[in-house]
Amino acid sequence: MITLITFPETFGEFAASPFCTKAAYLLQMSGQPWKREDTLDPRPFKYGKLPAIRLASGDLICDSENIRVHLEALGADFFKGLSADDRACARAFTVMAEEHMYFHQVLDRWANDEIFKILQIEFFSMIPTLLRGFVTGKLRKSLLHGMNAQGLGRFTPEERLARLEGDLQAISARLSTRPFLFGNTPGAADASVAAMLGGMRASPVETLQSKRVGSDTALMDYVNRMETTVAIR
Ligand SMILES: N[C@@H](CCC(=O)N[C@@H](CS)C(=O)NCC(=O)O)C(=O)O
Repeated sequence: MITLITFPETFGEFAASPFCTKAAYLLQMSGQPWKREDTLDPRPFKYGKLPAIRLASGDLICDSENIRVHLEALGADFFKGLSADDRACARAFTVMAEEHMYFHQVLDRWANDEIFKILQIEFFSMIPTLLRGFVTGKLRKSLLHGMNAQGLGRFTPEERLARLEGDLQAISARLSTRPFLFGNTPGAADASVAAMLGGMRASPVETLQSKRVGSDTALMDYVNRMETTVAIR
């Protein structure tokens, strides 16, 4: 049995991290038996991030893309029936979700003072109260520094929303004629995109982003369809 090491359920989603939700979707679609093991501490793992999977042998595979490659080596096909064109497009949607939309989600949570206060309790309650403010403040500073270097961190929430709009419209365009991004069955791109949209709607405080995504019926129907079709909990 494969064990998915994941952040716990947060704000109604499978995990605090869309990459953990993605990995759960991939595991479930692969048909391999798996179970979840929750942790709030990613530091022991190879990249200091989650998700990771532990194989029956005890070996660990870290990073959701490495997990996908491993499951494919076991026989899973997350691109079944796709033309070379569609595969190329699926790759682009995956990267759009993971390397662009994700940073919007990070900023929506970590740059917002009100949400940050909630994150301090939700994710870091194991740190003694006296130390918690210091540790989480340092973490937040380093994260926002990274987002500033990446560039999106320099945008206002309104500018970020305007930049995200193109991604949301690209997803909506695909879904206007099919239930999943590449047809009637979900695949690798859906695992990334639906997980990311789910993360965006899951905000403990309404933001411009959570309102835009959460009130988009077509996008929310898609996330719910994914959750029902690929039952990860
Ligand atoms: N490329 C990685 C990204 C994983 C990732 O960014 N995980 C974040 C949560 S969304 C994490 O574990 N962050 C903890 C940290 O940086 O300390 C994947 O696909 O698995």
